[in-house]
Amino acid sequence: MADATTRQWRLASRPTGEPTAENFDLVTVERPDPGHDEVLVRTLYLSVDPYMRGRMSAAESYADPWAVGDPMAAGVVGEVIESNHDGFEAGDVVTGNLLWAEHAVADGDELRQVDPELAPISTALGVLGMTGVTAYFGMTDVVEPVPGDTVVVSGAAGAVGSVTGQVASLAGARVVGVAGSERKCDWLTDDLGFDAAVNYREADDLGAALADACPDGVDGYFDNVGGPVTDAVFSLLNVRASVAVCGQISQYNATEQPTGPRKLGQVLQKRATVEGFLVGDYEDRWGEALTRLGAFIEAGDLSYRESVVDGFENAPEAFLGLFDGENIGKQLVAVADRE
Ligand code: NAP
Ligand code: FER
Repeated sequence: MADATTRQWRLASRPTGEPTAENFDLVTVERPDPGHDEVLVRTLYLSVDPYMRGRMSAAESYADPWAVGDPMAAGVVGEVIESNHDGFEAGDVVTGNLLWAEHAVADGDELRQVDPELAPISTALGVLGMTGVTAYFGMTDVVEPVPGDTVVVSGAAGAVGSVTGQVASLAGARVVGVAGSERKCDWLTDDLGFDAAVNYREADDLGAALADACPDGVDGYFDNVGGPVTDAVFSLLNVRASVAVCGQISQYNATEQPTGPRKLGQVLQKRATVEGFLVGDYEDRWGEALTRLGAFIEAGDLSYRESVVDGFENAPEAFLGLFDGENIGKQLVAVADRE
């Protein structure tokens, strides 16, 4: 395959504030050959995720910054084209952390088989992948609702939030979602079984709208967004409430750091627990979450949705849309069909 080519998206420049199309470069390169124990994968679906905004910046975080000029990393579901690893053969469907690329070489030990008979293969990047596992452990291990609790989920119609809320419902909680459109709120209450939903973009008085939706206060809060939504939820915390800080997307494009943690008076008065959550800490228990989530889907207790942008060339557009709330459920890019 010496003269075959492939396309990659590379980081062209670091954004200031909201990223734009100019921060990405589409390049054509020689298709790589797999070495010892390596596998050549053709991308079928590419995942775009909010945390990638952090990797576009120079600041150190839980994931290293990308170098300007380098191809960017992404969760991928793909098809094995060529394998030098005993665990894989041509035609296998696999998932792993690869590149924003149409083809990439991966260490076989870093790939996981995807069973196309079990569920649509795209779910390995969403409800049966990183965002599903985040939702599951963030809710069951950090918020830990008991029957009768009121649990609020922000970013509720996104990949993590939509699953999180249903996991809380299955634990017997009364679940209130916060999301950015009427269409999203209707999906939460009509199709996913959320008990109430608040549109934070349209509410005249967000605090009052949330108080209406949570007449008994808030026992658990799964935070995906931070900012004004979180301020409004904190005002309603009950004594001994538990808060999982999973994401702060409203702050990812900020050009200045906020002056300090907010509403800590509420944490003090209510003796609340606020705990940060990283899915990477659950690497050893990944299979446990997938088994539970798979069983919930099989039983008809867990619904999911995917927003799919077609075409590798549209990957930056799909990523940028996350910051405008374009997606319902998991945002994916469809890159190629299986052969
Ligand atoms: P997502 O929720 O599917 O997509 C992002 C959503 O964020 C958008 O659809 C948009 O929905 C909302 N949003 C954008 N700007 C906002 C703002 N200024 N204020 C409030 N909401 C805003 O993404 P995801 O992959 O499921 O991730 C959700 C959160 O979890 C992110 O913060 C992400 O970083 C975090 N996360 C954390 C972990 C972990 O291990 N800690 C793992 C995965 C994800 P609206 O229309 O509702 O605004
Ligand atoms: C995210 C996706 C993944 C995120 C964090 C992670 C805070 C976790 C990474 C890790 O555990 O290493 O959007 O946002």
